[in-house]
Amino acid sequence: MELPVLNNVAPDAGGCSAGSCGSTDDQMGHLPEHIREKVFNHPCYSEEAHHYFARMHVAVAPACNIQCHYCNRKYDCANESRPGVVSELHHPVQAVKKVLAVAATIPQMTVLGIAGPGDPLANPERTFETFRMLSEQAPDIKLCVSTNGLSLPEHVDELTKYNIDHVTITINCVDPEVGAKIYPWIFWKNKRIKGREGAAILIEQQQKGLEMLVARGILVKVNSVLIPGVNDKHLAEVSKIVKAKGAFLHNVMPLISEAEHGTFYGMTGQRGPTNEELQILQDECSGDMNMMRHCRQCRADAVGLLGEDRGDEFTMDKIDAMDINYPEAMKMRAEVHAAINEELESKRIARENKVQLVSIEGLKVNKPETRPVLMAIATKGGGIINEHFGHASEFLIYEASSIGVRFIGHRKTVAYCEGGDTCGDDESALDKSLKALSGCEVVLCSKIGFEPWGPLEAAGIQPNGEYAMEPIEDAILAVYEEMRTNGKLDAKPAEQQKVA
Ligand code: CLF
Ligand code: SF4
Repeated sequence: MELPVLNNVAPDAGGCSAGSCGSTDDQMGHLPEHIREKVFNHPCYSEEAHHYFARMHVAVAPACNIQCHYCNRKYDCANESRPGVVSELHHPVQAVKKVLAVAATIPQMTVLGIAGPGDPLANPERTFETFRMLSEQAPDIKLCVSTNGLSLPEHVDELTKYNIDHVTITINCVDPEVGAKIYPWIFWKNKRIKGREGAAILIEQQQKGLEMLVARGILVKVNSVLIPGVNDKHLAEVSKIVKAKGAFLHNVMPLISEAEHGTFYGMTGQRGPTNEELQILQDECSGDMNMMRHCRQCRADAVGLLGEDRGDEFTMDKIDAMDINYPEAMKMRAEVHAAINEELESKRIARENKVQLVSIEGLKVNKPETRPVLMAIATKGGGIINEHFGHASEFLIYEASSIGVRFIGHRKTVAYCEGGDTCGDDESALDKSLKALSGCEVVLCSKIGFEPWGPLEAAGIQPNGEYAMEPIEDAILAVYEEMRTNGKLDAKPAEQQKVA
């Protein structure tokens, strides 16, 4: 089958008209136009975009040139992925075919990333062949790559050839002493270099690569894996340094170290951080730069909205059997993008009007400062409360306070309706959800059954289905205001169970 060239639909679709990008993060709200253009429909670089736009990864890069203590080579690269799953490896031609099929089927897919299963730049031929073909055949799709940084400097010029505007470097440390506890070895100039010496080379290459990318106007996201007792006290320093060098976004991800993954950390009992530890560190770093808090640690072959995995629909045999009318599909892509852009634009205008109103009202009414409240949201995307409590496999966590609403992160659970009595580890799905909701005082969902209602209330978490299909932030503000008028913000929240 001859594959068509995808039209460049983004500009036709209205593009990023003045500020529809950004996120709930104020720092993202004041971006220059050329940067907004790069991030407004990138689900990882814009928190708001991740409710609407999807990404996909193609697993074309099997080899790696370093060893991380949180990685088992049987699984995908844990620098940008979740260990525990193995990707179906593709050759570049197959990968491009898959991208075009997904673009035609999921019009919201705007970004193609290469993130493994090894390191993309340790497989330069396969990685760049894929990017080259896609930049010719699908110019409307943003291209994105994630790397450990060891061979980044030598590939920066090649990256610029294919209009790659987004590069992620995983930087876990800037001190070789810390690095030696994370990286047992690197493979450098045909030699295996161990310990502190290897870590020092890796750090130098990462920093050099970061500077070279920034100098070429490429947006750099820095990923850091938070490893308690190893780099937890060090990451604020990392954040400061990469920000000073011009990184756009910092994504601190929790270490995943299940013993069954067979990683060094998993086998030696190194624990990952709690939700609270992660949030504290993200807040500490956010003084210095934009923080990404909505990362889902995707698979190296993930497809769909963040947090969603539609990869099973796009195996090569299924793609071969698809009968796609590409011109029609591209028309639909343009229409869907235009509709999303229109919605984002009207949201932006509403936000601006609200800010103006608040600043005018603020002169007259000085509301007392009230304590912050964490609220959990069940959503399927689109920025609205549209998921049944029992179907939610994750909750988005927001903090409401007298100064507004801010996104904190997401917490995974097991869908209550699908979890049965136990989840295979003697813990019921409801127990898992209660644990995921630890610290929250309200859970907003489109609907909730009778059964979980009592246990949630008993745990100090108020279920609320009254804001079904309402925009998330408006609903949170309304609930917070109700709590304020009912005097609930005067009292301390009920004692809750701790997150394991
Ligand atoms: Fe993929 Fe990474 Fe590009 Fe995004 S993922 S290569 S920047 S398109 Fe996004 Fe997934 Fe987190 Fe990565 S949620 S793991 S940050
Ligand atoms: Fe594993 Fe990725 Fe680290 Fe390589 S860079 S060892 S694939 S986690």
